[in-house]
Amino acid sequence: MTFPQGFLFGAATAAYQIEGAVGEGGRGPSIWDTFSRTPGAITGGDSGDVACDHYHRWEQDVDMMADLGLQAYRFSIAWPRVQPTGTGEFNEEGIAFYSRLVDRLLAKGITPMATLYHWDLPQPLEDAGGWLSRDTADAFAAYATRMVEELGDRVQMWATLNEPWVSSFVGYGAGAHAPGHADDVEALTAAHHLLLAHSRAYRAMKAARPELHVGIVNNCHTPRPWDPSNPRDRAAAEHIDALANTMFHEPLTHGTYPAVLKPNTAHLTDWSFVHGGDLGEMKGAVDWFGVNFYASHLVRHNSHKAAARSAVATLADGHQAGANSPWPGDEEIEFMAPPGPRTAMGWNVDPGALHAYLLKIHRETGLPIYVTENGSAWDDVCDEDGRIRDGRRVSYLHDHLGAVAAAIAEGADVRGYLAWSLMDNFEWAHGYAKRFGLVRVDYDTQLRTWKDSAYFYRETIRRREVLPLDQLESVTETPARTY
Ligand code: IFM
Repeated sequence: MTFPQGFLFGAATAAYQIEGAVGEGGRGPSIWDTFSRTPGAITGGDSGDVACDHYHRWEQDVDMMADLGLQAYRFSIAWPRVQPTGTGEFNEEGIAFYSRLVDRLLAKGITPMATLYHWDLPQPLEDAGGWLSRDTADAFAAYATRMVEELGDRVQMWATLNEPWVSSFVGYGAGAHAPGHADDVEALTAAHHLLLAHSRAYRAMKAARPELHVGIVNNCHTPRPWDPSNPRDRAAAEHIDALANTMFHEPLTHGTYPAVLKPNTAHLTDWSFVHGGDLGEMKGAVDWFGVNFYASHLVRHNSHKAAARSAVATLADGHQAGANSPWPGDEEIEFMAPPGPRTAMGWNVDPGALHAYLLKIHRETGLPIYVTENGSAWDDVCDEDGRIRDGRRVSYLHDHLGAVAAAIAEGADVRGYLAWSLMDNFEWAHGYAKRFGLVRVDYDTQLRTWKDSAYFYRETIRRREVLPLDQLESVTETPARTY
């Protein structure tokens, strides 16, 4: 349960989920501004218009990170804030916002980790084809280049894309995220163009500043066969693993797509969106691999499933149901409910799956790994004495940090852990209904209040050792700290 010297403990957020100020400082509209105005798309009709008002409260938020003892902060740059239309002119005011943020983080001894794309594509790019257009890959590389020119003297750790599986398969496949398309072939096409965008950005960024560490962040799924002795259940798990995981690292490490993908989707597409030379461009374009881990998955073959396809596949894997399944080629694959407790997202709690996944990704990629997101949403209660006793989030953190420590002890090259999330925020299609924060946000007043999990994490960081659960009470304060 201890961590090596140099291991980085931090927390993560994303621009659209916390910044607010969508119409300020020269920011242009993104696909999430548009999507959140689509009737019925977001629970409660919420949007990121105000969110945590971080755009105005960033100084206080960085001070809070320092008080928490964070050693790293993973944030995302809103592309439409720094380049309002996604091509052409940049917005100096937007760039200055991130530059000041980086300076303050560094002044507080916090390592900045910047993500270039956490789903907020400038709307004019979507109007021109979005991730279905190869031109978007080039636009992304140009934006990435400008960002490292501006911030690369101070930010060493860069992620190009956050969870391209979600951008493509939930955004273009299921229709449950922006831009809300529901089409299997569009999903596969968008995924390929996102990988192309990553690779072109990687090469451009390294050409500008070879010393930078440029990686990609994937949301890993851990599909296990319902009946491991049944070859058809094993094939189902292999298909989901290929779509969710391997598809997003094998092209970068080996210059190939997983062998099962093409035959499994041949009834949908001939993959002509992959042009000669694309995979060659991708090969080798990665320095580190980011793992976002939340839950595990159980799948089985079911030849009678087709009729119930979208509801089963989308709800059981924890994503809000869309018009279609986010898994092209899953006509005979069914997600089963894994046993055990459920978070407020309906996701199961399985730290053993994180441990196994870290070892698997270490074997498959050989790359340095960062756990770039891990956390859980619960229905928190504020007690009258001013405490938020989020014991289930504390246990989740405790057990998952333990899983990371065990994987390191067994040889996985894991270099950091970023809790999701620093504070409650806009949880995409779920709006503000789901709270993942270590810190509570009162959306009426914007008051931030530390939950017990914040105290637990601060003490774990201080000791470089997972705090035993029976010592939690000794590190909390009543009432809890507010900002
Ligand atoms: O809130 C999201 C985040 O933006 C991406 N990864 C998963 C989190 C929880 O759903």
